[in-house]
Amino acid sequence: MNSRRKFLRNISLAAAATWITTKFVKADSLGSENIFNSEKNLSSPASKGNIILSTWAAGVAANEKALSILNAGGKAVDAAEQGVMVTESDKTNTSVGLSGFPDRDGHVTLDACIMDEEGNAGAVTFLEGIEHPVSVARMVMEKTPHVILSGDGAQQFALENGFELHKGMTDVARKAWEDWQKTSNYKPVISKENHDTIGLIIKTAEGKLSGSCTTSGLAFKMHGRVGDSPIIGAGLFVDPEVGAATATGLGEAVIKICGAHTIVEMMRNGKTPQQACEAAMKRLVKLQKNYRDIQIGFLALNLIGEIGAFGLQPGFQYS
Ligand code: SD4
Repeated sequence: MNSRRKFLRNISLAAAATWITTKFVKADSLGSENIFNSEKNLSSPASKGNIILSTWAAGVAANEKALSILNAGGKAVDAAEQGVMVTESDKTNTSVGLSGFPDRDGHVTLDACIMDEEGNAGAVTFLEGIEHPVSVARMVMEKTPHVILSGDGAQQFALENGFELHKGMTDVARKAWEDWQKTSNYKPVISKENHDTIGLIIKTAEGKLSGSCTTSGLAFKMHGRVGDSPIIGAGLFVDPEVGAATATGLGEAVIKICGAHTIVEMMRNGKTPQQACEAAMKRLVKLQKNYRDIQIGFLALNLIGEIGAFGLQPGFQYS
């Protein structure tokens, strides 16, 4: 059966149900029973309504904002942008926005991207001093002939387009950075604190898809390091004919399998979102020798409203 027909078969099997958006739940993980050889039915109930999925518990507030944008008649891309803007402005989030932990040289450098319902894409990487990198990414998408602007160039573009410059870091971040400098031991850990990046994907009731992803990246990373979050196809991918996927966790591991694109392509070839998240994780585990020491979370949804979520380690939550 060709892949298109397989995908259509999945569509016809799906049942309609309502999905509750304002909660967060634990994803299956490598530590769960039956994983990777699962006999269980890996299809989620499909929903004909709006579906908004985002990484971690902090995503609840972002989802609520995104839903309010859709309910007010906004487009999927408006909801994708404004949803994660809530997280970018959350002063308690040390993984996203200007309250994020700095790199090892004391710079808070931000990565973000966005994709719209037509598969258009914009991103900024290694951007300093701007509260809403996702909005700069949207402007890159809509106002420039490019997809990614980086570093000083991204900042210059933001300032030229009316964004304000904010310098420095929060007291919490400074304290964490000073503590870290006592040992300067850089090892990505799987703790919750180091992983609160938001990736948000949307399917509207009309079948329009969009997504966004925004982060301050790994705490105390090397200066200049860019993770998966702003890389189209790694931290986020939207295929208007198929579905969308996003990732969180150790970006280097996600980039090496083009995580989000791999998941979406597997859905195109007939896998459910859940099967695709698990198959992509399987591929990652094969490549990533230290997979026991890192955390990765994948989220996916398809055009018929099925969803998938999978964490490499127990503890990955999504909203
Ligand atoms: C990165 N994927 O920069 C991001 C980190 C992350 O929650 O997801 N943190 O590699």
